Amino acid sequence: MALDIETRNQLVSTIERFVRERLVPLEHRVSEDDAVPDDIIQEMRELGLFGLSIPEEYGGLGLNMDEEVAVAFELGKTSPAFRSVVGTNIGIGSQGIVMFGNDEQKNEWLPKLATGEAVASFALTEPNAGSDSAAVETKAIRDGDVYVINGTKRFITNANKASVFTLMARSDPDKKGAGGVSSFIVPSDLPGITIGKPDKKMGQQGAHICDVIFEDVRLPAKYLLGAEGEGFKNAMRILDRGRLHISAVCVGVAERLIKDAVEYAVDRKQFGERIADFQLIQAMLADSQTEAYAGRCMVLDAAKKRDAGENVVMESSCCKLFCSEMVGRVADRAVQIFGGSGYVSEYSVERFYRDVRIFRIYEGTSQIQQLVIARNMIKQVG
Ligand code: COS
Repeated sequence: MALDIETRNQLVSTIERFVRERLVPLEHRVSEDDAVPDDIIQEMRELGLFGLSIPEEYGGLGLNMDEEVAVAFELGKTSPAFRSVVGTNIGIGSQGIVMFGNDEQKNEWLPKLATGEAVASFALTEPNAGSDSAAVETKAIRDGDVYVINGTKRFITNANKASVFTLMARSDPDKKGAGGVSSFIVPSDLPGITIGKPDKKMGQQGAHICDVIFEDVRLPAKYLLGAEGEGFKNAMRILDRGRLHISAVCVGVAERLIKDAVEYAVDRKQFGERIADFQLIQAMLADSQTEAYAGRCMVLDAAKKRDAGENVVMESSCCKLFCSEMVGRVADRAVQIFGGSGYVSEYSVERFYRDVRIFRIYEGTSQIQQLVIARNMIKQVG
């Protein structure tokens, strides 16, 4: 059920204040240290951020999509590394259990994920299965009352903190493609699981991605998530939702960069005038504002449609395609407006410019979104 308007506004303004007062001042430090401080993670737990989308009966806030994107707009207004701490519990790590888990699975995991006592991670991508998710090679072969798992997952967000993985693996090795894949809940402390060292990345320092290696991991069969052979579809349904959330984060980052760029342009003088008074600067500001507004509107529209029970596969991809590309352009213009100062790390625009690059790649590249959108358009006419 949706929150009443007053509670919704209160929630959004609490997050807005937390971001402004607690997170923004720490951005530089988090980037330098490549770690989010523990006391901040604890504050996130206390605010209920880990459980935003987990149903209330399991201890979460049970936000609908419209409310979740409103919070994600605010979380976007600081380094994306902060959002990443809670991102997998809110989204792709937990939503498989919410959507496809049985009562026992939900009761075991969701309360811990809602409080942030446990961290969930989504293990789909592999060295040979990036955009082509149906090509997963990791095997989960049934042997009595266990599945034996072998394989390597790559670029797995929060793997080094995870208590549990939503894993996609091939349970029927004779079936190529999507049909042979199942999804599983995998506790990270099972013998045979090794987590690689976090990869060094272009941006988003403080958010970690690692390889996860499974060697003869014996997973109790009760941890099969949903029906056998449905794992690929489950992953796609999880991603449809995740793509909307990421789109909202892109809008938030764009709005932050626009605010920084306007403030800089008003402050900075050249040729004896504020650069904000130059029409070529104004053109850049206006283009960024227009695009961020368009992003905000489409994300809210798609979220409302999803809450109303509509199929938003195409709309989610439209949002992800537009918003991730849009924030790239906004970040580029912000650097341009800051000029030389935009290129040095003393100002945050340089860092954001690097941070936003991954939005066009993870949870489905822009090219994959184009493919999903076009396929859906074609399907609609037969
Ligand atoms: N919801 C439900 N079912 C879906 C679905 C969705 N969003 N998308 C596809 N399916 C179903 C299809 O209907 C099809 O079912 P049937 O076999 O019963 O007809 C099945 O899944 C296979 O779909 P499709 O043939 O479209 O699969 P493809 O191998 O062509 O792959 C793409 C489709 C490329 C769109 C998919 O692999 C993809 O999204 N890749 C990107 C993955 C990604 O985002 N990776 C990031 C990792 S997480 S950070």
